[in-house]
Amino acid sequence: MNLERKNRMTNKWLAAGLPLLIVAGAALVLWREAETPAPVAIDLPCPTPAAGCAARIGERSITVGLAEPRKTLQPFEVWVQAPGADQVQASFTMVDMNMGFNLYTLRPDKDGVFRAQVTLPACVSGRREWVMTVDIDKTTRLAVPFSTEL
Ligand SMILES: [Cu+2]
Repeated sequence: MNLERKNRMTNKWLAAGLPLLIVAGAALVLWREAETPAPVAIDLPCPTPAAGCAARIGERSITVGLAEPRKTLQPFEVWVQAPGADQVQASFTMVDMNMGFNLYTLRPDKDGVFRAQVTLPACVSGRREWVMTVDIDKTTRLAVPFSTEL
């Protein structure tokens, strides 16, 4: 078999095989997404948000904090210590009140503490109690209630 013929056969295989591989890959991704149930949020009461509040989940200890001052329309920092985590996201709601879409991806600092600056909207009803939902690797979800200051 000469080289040119070999190349042509390889190209033919690629033309037929590559789309199949792509379709199979996409199907696998969709199947896995469907198989992964949304995690149930674990309530983490946090009387001292600025100092951080810890939860023990399975073998690991997760600590969540919200810096002060915590005011609407002004950025403040949220941080999460979650050893071994790859992805940490936070979103903010009020009980029985949709506060608009907001989703923050926290980035690890040099010590591996995940951090983000967040800015919350003002509440049209004047309420100040919020719930921060922290998602860790899409498998662990914490609901952390806190208040904003006037
Ligand atoms: Cu509100």
